[in-house]
Amino acid sequence: MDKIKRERWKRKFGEWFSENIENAGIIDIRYPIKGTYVWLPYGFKLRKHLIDLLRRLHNETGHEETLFPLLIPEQEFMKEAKHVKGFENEVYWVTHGGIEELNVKLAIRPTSETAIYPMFALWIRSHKDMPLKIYQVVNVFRYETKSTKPLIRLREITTFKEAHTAHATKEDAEKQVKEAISIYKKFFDELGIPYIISKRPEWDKFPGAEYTTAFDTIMPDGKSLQIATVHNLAQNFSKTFEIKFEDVNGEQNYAYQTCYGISDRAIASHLALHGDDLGLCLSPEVAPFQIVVVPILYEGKEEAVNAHLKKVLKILENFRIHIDDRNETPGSKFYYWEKKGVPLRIEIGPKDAEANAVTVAIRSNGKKEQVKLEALSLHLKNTILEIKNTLRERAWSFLSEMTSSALSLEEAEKILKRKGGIIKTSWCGKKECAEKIENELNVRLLGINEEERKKGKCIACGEETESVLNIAKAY
Ligand code: PR8
Repeated sequence: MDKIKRERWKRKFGEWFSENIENAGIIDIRYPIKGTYVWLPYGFKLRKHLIDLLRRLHNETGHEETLFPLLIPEQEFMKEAKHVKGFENEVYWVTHGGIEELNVKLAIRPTSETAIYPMFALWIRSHKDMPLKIYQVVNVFRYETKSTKPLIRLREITTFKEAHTAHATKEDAEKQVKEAISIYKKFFDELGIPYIISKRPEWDKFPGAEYTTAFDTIMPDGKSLQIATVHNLAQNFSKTFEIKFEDVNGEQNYAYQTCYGISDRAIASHLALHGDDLGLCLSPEVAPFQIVVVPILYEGKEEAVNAHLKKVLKILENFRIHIDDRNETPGSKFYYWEKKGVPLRIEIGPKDAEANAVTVAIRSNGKKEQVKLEALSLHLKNTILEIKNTLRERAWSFLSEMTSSALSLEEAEKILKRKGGIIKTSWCGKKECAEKIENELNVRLLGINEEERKKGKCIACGEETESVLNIAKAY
């Protein structure tokens, strides 16, 4: 049984989120530019572990890390018409160097296609140069006009992992889309973030893409958040940027491309979905400290406890730990680390020293037990796995609670009023029906669920269809 309550967490999620990311020392929201924030040391460590995980998943699938410049010359940026149109309202421009006006305006990357693809054109000559699979983790800037929110809607996206690939055939690019989806599934599974995958409608795809597949999750307040996207770019950019190669038959062809990205929203959803009324609750996968050690020093027993602590620290060498030896009461230390979401706490008091044991407390369920030193290492390894699984299962069962089906607009409206979440329904594919659904329900069409087909009638016009559409009120 969970001892920890998740009530305020759900009821007043917006308030809970900003209060807790600040209280836990993740970011400082007071920086005087809208949509930009400061990563604090504790948050920065969390971010680093999350990026390490992303790097590992990309490196082991043959992606190589690169770093491209932040600035993009205007003429490159303006080349791909649809891409430009999609981003024209969101780009920050550098127009001056000192007091001199620049001859060529420079775009601050809102994403890096137009920085990277002119270089791909120089690097790719033959089918042997492909597949080319690169990625970078950088900051990008988007002048968002909707209201900004820490980690969720940023003007400076500080943790932008973007991957870009080029292939000799359409089939290879298609396979790459599948690989990207499986990388992201693994990533979110490691973080315990549940997702639903949809093919975005034509009008909501990435500017310049052939099609976009998106991962969405549901926040505690019932609204969906897009947490990752995978785009098949076909030859749209390669034709604009002249990414040409000699194919196996000696003929010139344009490369087939894909790109896919993830942002700070992965961190936001990790914090949001696992938290509770006490504060954050981190997964041991990315927690800055997996274990906090609190020595409990009673007068006259300090020596015994300190000697015991030394023995314990030897056993903890393979874990990320922090020793809290501040001059505070144990109770206030427990509260402090609970708020920050450290997965495990080890208390070492005189009784533990006598019993040659420690007391282990688990943040995610509030359980506490004494463990003998000889069993400690294995116990911690198993508990860490258990915590990861529990967080993942708890979050997936929340997503499943928040997923409903509706056969009519009225039914969908009732569900949205009652609890929000994702609604699966039927849609014929026509734009006018999509507009009717969006306008009447004030929702976003997340897109078609490609893994599911079900006979039904379009909720807007009644036409028979087998497509399953996901809709939700969205961030
Ligand atoms: C691309 N090009 O750019 P995408 N704040 C936080 N996260 C955001 C924001 C924002 N303002 N805007 C988008 N995201 C492609 C793929 C290179 C990589 C997050 O794609 O525009 C969203 O989760 O779809 C989005 O899915 C992801 O960045 C990638 O952005």
